[in-house]
Amino acid sequence: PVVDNRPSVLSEDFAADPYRYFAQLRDQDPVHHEPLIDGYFLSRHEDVKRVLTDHEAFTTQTLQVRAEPVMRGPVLAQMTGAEHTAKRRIVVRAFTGRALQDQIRVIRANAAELMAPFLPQGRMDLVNDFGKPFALNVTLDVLGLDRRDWRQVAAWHSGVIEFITGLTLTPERRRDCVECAEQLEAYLRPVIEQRRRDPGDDLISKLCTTAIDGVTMTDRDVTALIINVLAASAEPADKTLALLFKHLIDHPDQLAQVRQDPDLLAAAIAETLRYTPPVQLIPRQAAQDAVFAGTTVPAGATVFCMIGAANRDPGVFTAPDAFDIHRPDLGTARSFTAAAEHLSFGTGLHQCVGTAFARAEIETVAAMLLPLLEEVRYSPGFRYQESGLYTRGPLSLSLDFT
Ligand code: 2IO
Repeated sequence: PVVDNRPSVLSEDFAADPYRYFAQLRDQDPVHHEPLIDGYFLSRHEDVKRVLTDHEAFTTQTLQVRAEPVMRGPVLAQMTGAEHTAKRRIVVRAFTGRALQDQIRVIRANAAELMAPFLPQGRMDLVNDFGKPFALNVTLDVLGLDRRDWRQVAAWHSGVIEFITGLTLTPERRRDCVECAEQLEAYLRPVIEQRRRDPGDDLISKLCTTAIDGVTMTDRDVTALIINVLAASAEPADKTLALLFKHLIDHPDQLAQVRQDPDLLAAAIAETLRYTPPVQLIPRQAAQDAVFAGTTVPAGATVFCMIGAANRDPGVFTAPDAFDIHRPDLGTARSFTAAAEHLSFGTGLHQCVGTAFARAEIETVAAMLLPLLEEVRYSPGFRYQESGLYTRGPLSLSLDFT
């Protein structure tokens, strides 16, 4: 009998440490098919880049079933043509210029408030004590929602995220997740109504009132975009922050250099994003048969771009498995733009619209934390664990400092 000993990306072994398997996937199984979910997992940089760049051959139609039920409407990534251009511009505008400057103030205020109680203790879990409430509170402030509701919103948010990122959910779980989203939608309905009547400076007001080329957002658009922003801003933020500190603690020489020269922080963040992208998978749907490395992906099939594997392709990054903020192929300046070599924000038409905000958020908070966390180290007995296949990050990061 022929034994198939290729590891399943849905196995416990893979989930424990996907990075161990990336080279094998790229070299021997670059179009890995997963029968249980009938998806094709692409791991080579060139294949992933091709899928994300050729948005006509590889559509976002799969989001209709993978996202729309919990987004409660179509998200930007599902749109194309003039509608997409105009609505994307509305969002870009809400995250640039004076709006972004206001958002940076919100980031500072939230970070300072959340840090304060932990400073005298000299110990903090960077994920659960700080990162998670920080990411959600910043997002609520930016949207102009009430931070006092953060625990309730967090519960709805985790249902939304579970639906989008769960690869093998039971129908019961899916129903629970959709119920979370329905409650979130009901919570947002009167807010949207009020912002249309009496707009302020917040993101929801801007989504409600901005017109570009005569195009405006419907209530359904605004609802979907609020839920999209909530998910996209909160889910990867605590992971990126914790991964940045983990890598710097694991590389004390580089940590010392970043402390010495704060200009290196942007490189440390860019390298963290390349080395351990918080979003590991991006789904697309093949519009017609497509051939990758001699294997045909049939029309209609779902393909998953494996961002973590693509970011460690030795054809693009030298010594890809090393964390090195000085790597010449990092291109820090390009790293948060469409010219980035790493694919952690995707690429092409639907590349992350929040890159500038993400960068400002992580840079601002890391620059505040570094001088406060002197001699930062893992707490005694701390055991590092990561989880997640779609989004992935530390379950906790217990730190001692002086
Ligand atoms: C629903 C993991 C939230 C996004 C999608 C269109 C969301 C889209 C992403 C990231 C992070 C998610 N996809 N941000 O991968 O807006």
